[in-house]
Amino acid sequence: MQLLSLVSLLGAAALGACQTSGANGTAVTGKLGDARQVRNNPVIGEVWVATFNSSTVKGTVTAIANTVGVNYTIDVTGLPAEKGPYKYHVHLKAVPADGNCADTGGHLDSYVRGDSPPCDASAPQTCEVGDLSGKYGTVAGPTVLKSFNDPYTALNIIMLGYIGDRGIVFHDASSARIACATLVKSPNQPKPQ
Ligand SMILES: *[C@@H]1O[C@H](CO)[C@@H](O)[C@H](O)[C@H]1NC(C)=O
Ligand SMILES: *[C@@H]1O[C@H](CO)[C@@H](O)[C@H](O)[C@H]1NC(C)=O
Ligand SMILES: *[C@@H]1O[C@H](CO)[C@@H](O)[C@H](O)[C@H]1NC(C)=O
Ligand SMILES: [Cu+2]
Repeated sequence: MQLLSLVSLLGAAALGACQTSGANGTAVTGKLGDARQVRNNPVIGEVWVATFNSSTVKGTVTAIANTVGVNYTIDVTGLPAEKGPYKYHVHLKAVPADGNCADTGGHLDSYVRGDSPPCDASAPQTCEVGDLSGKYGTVAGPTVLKSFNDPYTALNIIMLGYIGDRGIVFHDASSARIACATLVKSPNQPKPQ
């Protein structure tokens, strides 16, 4: 009985902790709370690359393990200018051999937030972990060169926000999945210091 009330008390405290407000007070957060910053990537500077090589969209999204989270560089061409702005996300699954972006699953949503209401970029810890464009802005075609650090994604496989071997997907303004590629560990790693 006492144990039960302790459990429900803890549960209530956890629920309370889930209500986070962004600057405009509209942010919601996941059932597991706000995303935590990742500070335990095993190899700082480790490089993972998603290579886009469809008939239209070509280029790379590079992810480099940082002391806090992951540094991304989007370097792609061929996104039809008239179909933007483009969203881009980390999806749960790798792109299958047939290249079908529909089979990459939903967004990486480690803290179980869901994609509605939309991410409030002023409170990125409350967004779906994989919603990179929600946190760092959509991009316009045809050519994109954009870099940012995301503190909440991980290149440590034990962490909730792990991105290795998952798909990166670009969506056009209609939300259609127009290009996708899998993040794989690059054969070109920096030499150990
Ligand atoms: C990640 O980006 C930050 C900010 O540009 C930079 O200071 C840091 O050195 C980068 N980390 C790696 C491992 O490249
Ligand atoms: C891109 O696709 C073309 C045609 O399928 C192929 O010949 C080429 O090797 C691919 N390039 C890369 C970098 O995967
Ligand atoms: C919060 O405010 C920002 C900036 O004014 C806006 O871009 C964003 O859409 C708002 N978030 C929500 C969930 O309405
Ligand atoms: Cu997506």
